Amino acid sequence: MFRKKNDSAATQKSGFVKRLRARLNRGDSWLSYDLANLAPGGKIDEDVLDDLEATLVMADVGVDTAERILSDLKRSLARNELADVQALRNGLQQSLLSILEPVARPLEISASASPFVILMVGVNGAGKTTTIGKLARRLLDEGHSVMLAAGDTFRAAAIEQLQAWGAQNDVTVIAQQHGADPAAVIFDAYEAARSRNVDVLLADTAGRLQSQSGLMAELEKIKRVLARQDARAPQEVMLVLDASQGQNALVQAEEFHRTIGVTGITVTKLDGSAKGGILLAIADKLGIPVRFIGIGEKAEDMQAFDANEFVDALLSNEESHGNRSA
Ligand SMILES: Nc1nc2c(ncn2[C@@H]2O[C@H](COP(=O)(O)OP(=O)(O)OP(=O)(O)O)[C@@H](O)[C@H]2O)c(=O)[nH]1
Ligand SMILES: [Mg+2]
Repeated sequence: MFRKKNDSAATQKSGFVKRLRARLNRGDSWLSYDLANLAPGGKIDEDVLDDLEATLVMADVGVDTAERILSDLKRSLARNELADVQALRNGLQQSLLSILEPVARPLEISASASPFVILMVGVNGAGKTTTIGKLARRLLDEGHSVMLAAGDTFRAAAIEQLQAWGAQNDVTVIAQQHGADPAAVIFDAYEAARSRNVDVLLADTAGRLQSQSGLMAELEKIKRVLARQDARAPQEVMLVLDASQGQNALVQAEEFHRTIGVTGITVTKLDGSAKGGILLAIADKLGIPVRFIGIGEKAEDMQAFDANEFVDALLSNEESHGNRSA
């Protein structure tokens, strides 16, 4: 109770890093396993690098980004810098970091906006509503006041799901009836947040496929309605991507970005079977800031994206070999 806030934040963070390592690809550090096994004799040659490239492609990194990583490594090989697996590991680590570091840009809530509006978008089931709940908890812990807008008026039970997160965090949820115009709900919520001097408004929206042009136009309308209130709003259009969808998540990101302009990405469900390579593809191809990663359903299972931590988890030696025998 008397613990300083920073201490508890640090404790929470180290717990998260442990969970990330244990949960990413179900605790199976495919990359370090494969590195050790691709070069059984310890010698690194072109064949080893080709196998590594195939491994990266299979881990959702995608062909182009895998090629980029491999061209870095092939240059090192040509300079005789890849004497052994450890050197390869270091080279790979540098290459992954050079791709991820530029997008590891945290979400900053500017105090001048009131409210700062975060519009949550993505395909069905990606984790939008859950991410709102987690984000609300986090923003409250950081001292911001928060309000939620139930902009998913389409799916039965979506409003109740958001209200449950609101009740859990003691945060007001502005909602209308099922079937109401989402732009009108979010507009009302904006007005309420402004009149009550709320710092951050988190607006939920219904899941939609990037190919459903009518529904994409609905998101544009929400943006227009907000911009009429404040030309800077929404300050963040946050796309939520489910890591287990692999390269399909990249296609979603490209389309959402093209039609409505995405300013930040949250990648969820890195605790499942996803290998996590999709983050490299997103970073390399789109360069959109990755704000948060999710590794579970609970409020504490989300943290700001940290490139070093993530690469460490991908390359970690711990807990990696035991469960690989099956
Ligand atoms: N394992 C795991 N499950 C998650 C994570 N994030 C969300 N979920 C689960 O994914 C399911 C869908 O999450 P929602 O937040 O309802 O997704 P949504 O994008 O709002 O879905 P729609 O509103 O139907 O489009 C829920 O069962 C969540 O608990 C995560 O990081 N890890
Ligand atoms: Mg939802």
